[in-house]
Amino acid sequence: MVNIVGLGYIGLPTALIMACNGTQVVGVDKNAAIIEKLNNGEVTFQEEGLEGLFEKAVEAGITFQTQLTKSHMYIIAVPTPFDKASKRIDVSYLVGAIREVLMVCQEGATIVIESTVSPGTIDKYVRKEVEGKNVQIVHAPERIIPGNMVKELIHNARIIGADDIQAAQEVKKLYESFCVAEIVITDIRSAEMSKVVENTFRDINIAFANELAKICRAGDMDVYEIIRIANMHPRVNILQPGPGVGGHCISVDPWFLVGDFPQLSLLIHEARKINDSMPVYILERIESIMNENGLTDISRIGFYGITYKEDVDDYRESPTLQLFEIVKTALGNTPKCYDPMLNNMLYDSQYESYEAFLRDVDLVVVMVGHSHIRRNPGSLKGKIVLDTRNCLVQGGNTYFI
Ligand code: SAJ
Repeated sequence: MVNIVGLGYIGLPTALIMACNGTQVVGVDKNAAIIEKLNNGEVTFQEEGLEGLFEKAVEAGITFQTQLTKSHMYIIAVPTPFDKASKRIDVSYLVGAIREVLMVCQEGATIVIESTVSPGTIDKYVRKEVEGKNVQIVHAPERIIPGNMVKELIHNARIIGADDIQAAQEVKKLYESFCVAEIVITDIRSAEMSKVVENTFRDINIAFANELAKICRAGDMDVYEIIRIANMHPRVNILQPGPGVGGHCISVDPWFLVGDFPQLSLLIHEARKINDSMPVYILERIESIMNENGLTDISRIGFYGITYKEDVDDYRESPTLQLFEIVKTALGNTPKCYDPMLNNMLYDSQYESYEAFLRDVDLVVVMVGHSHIRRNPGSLKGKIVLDTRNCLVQGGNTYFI
């Protein structure tokens, strides 16, 4: 039997897929509202294939509760945020979860940490918690991408970092019950570092695309055409520019390296700065488009998309939130906005109705390329549009970054 500790974006799909593949699973979360919702038969966030998986897992006997049970195997998937001032990892949720596990676990239990951690975190903060206790620590960092989580759980290769080969093999066997890709066994620090490196690589690649967007704008070139052509080279694969990098992973993990190795992470730090500069760049683009079109009323600008990327309902660290912070500081209020993926209202200036939103604005800034807008570009007819995601057809009154 396995306890999954933390039923957020990673813990929940992991718990469900294990339950669907022959493991007896207890899903645990301190948040009673999450447990209540799951016990009422509802998933807690939108994700392709999650509902189907949930139904099967319930049939297979998964249970959800706020308390841990005595077990031989625990998987921890709690948040590991970074401290914005020091840029270092905040391990309070992780250490809290480990302490709770130690209070109930069986002798010889294995504790798998799936949460992303900066290299050295387990040595520095976890080992002293488990010292003298008969437990094994394993690090198996999650690698699934929101929007394609269920497929990636099955098809992405996994990393298992452990001190003890037997514990590593035991965890490997568990993951093999649902994962068809290669499962690599390594040491704990290599597992920590490789996960952070993967997300840092992506952040740097996006920063390169964003820098190219700025260069192409200044040099009057089409960045999308240039990236498309460059990517035809067999060894070039540039990502897409956009209004910034959000989410809880790519915009956070590189800071772990900057925080711990400030003198050695110059490229990584610069990439972070470039990606963080994009919301300001978008504001400059809006200003120039307004000038070009003789628009003066800033209350007639509307932002489409609040989440951190397309077709998810997660808005943590999203470029729209970053941009709204800047506007709020400058003007004292937030601009008009709409997001088809969000049922909850984050801002007074947020619309529930797309039609009402469109009626009240002249310039629409598309911050997220949700399927909703891709399927219905005609709804923007008659508007001036800044498409920061290149998700609409070029032409007419549509501008790009
Ligand atoms: N973005 C761009 N241009 C691109 C791709 C992404 O601007 O070409 C932006 C997105 O719009 C978003 C941000 O970057 O704001 C991050 O989105 P993402 O889709 O690149 O990644 P995440 O944060 O959803 O998931 C990443 C994945 N990591 C890698 O692909 C290396 C995922 O596999 C990890 O499991 C996840 O981080 C995590 O939890 O660490």
